[in-house]
Amino acid sequence: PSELLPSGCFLFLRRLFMSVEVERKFLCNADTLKKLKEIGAVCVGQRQIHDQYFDTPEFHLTLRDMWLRKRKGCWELKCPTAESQSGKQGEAAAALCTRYKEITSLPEIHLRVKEVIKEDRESEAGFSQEDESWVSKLNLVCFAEFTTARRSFTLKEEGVQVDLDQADFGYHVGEIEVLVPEGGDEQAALEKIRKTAEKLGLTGDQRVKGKMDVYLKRNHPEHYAKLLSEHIL
Ligand code: V4E
Repeated sequence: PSELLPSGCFLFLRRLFMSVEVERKFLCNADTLKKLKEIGAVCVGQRQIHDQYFDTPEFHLTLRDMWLRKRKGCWELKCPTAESQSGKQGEAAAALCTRYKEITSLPEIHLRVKEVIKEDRESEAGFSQEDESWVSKLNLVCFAEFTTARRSFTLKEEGVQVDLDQADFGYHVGEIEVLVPEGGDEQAALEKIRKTAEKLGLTGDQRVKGKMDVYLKRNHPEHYAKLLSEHIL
């Protein structure tokens, strides 16, 4: 359908459904909330997030660092960006951050997942959020499911959000994140994250594990070992 749209319209739709999430995770401690208040962060909400992650039994997606999930009834796909795939991260502060494309358009998700799984059966046209037959046709199964209690904060620094996550399997992690629209300035996002980390007094020089890392290590050690050996986690 993209050929039928004027190119400006197509670009607008891509921006709407595809952005890059630049993020730095950090370990929370007893001082984190106090620090957030001191730097003027404002709590903008508290919610429960239920996530289900899907892959084939052979791990076609996660072995390519692609993370397909269902959250609040909507499908989302996180894929590495060209920069993260090239391994070029530049300076140390940037190396503490991850960058993933976030795709929320279901046709685009379906296309990308199909490309990877190299499904040769033609899938039926007209699938929707309600019709989930594409999931079983691609042999996708849920391999991780958990709920996170999340408190979100905004900062004066434009576009910066801090989330404090408590996963139901007992892992507590924070993240500083900036969403960059497709083609936007990722360097500026990295700089905002660096400044925020400095204000929060984050000193660690190692990447902090995400929830999935801890979840897989505990619940699916074989899958975890495979991802470690392929340097995905
Ligand atoms: C990208 C990714 C995974 C998908 C979940 O990503 P994550 O940022 O952990 O999700 P969440 O729920 O905390 O944040 P939200 O999407 O709501 O902003 S699972 C593993 N990865 C890869 C990965 C990695 N290799 N290293 C780090 C530090 N994080 C993620």
